[in-house]
Amino acid sequence: MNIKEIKLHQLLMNMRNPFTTSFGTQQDRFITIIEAVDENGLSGFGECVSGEDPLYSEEFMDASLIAMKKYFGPLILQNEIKHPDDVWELFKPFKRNNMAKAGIEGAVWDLYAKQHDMPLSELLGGVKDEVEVGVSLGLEDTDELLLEKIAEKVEEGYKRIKVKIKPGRDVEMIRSIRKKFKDIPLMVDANSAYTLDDIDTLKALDEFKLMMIEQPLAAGDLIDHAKLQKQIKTPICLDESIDSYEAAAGAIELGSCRIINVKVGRVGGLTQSKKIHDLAKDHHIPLWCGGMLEAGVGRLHNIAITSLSNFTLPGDTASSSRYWYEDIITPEVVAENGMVQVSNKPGIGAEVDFDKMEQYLKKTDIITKEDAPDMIFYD
Ligand code: OSB
Ligand code: MG
Repeated sequence: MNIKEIKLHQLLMNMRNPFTTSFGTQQDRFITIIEAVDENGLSGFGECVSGEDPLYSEEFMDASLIAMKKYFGPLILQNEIKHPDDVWELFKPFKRNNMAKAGIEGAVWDLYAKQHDMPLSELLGGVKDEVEVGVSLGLEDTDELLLEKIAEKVEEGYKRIKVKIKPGRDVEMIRSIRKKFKDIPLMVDANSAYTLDDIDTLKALDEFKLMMIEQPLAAGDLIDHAKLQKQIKTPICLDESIDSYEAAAGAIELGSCRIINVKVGRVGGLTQSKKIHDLAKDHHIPLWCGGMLEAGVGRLHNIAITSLSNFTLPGDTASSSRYWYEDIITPEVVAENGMVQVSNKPGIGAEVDFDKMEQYLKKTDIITKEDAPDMIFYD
């Protein structure tokens, strides 16, 4: 692929609304956009979705930046990449750091698609020209405030509403939502806030006809999730737990979930996402694409992977304008009546707009072929 330079554009983006989950409140998003440049000056873009702090998972942006600068960027420059599927194998000796790996790999996928004049979705094996999306709503201080937010999003046409829950903000809050919105497609996300000791609360959620309950227990608890799934009617969807293809295989075999949320960053990139897609499809486990409060580049990668056939449930990739006053891509991602168009242009299908990105840009680190060898101290 003749990649000659990797640029790490480090952005600080202010979110339009604070986003609160069981692990905390977020107002600013520290994002790295990865640009892989080939010898003809063509650029591919990826986005590293690590959190600012290791609260959602163990990964965090400062560490991901070091991992990209020291290992994954140099590896791409020092080795001949024939196809983006090679990247996962190349990175394999270096354990985990999936979001850093996925950020770099994403730029390679976009570049490869552009070099071959193909939409990324088509390159991945996508079959849809538009995808269904829902919206993920954070915790609010009162039920009334949350009900207002839901009304707004239902009005905008999103295909399903996801609300965050945590101990003390669960059964009664959902009851008040169901009282007002009797039939909307509704689901909850606990972000690992419960244990099996909370079984009575989790069982009590069964009466609300929820599409699913996302990640009720801790990430490592596949066995406890399997025990829980046997005792509740609502399908369990795993998010944090599915941090690899092997975790997906284990969860399916154990019966730890009936639905999987695929996040490209969490599983280590698009190659692994495709592999999980195919496995889940074979086992009749429906998928949807999760979100990590991405800027436009990550959003477009999510749409491309969602175009695969077994992503049958609405994902979290809402309009750019739900998160940002101004996104970094042109055109921005727009959900109309809960549908987002899959671009038929080459690569991710929209331009990274450097004029718009400028307002958020804190620093760009450039790794070149020449200085890359110094960065690795193993043989
Ligand atoms: O658990 O799905 C999650 C955001 C950050 C980290 C974890 C999660 C989320 C969301 C929002 O739910 C998804 C989005 O709108 O991008
Ligand atoms: Mg989640």
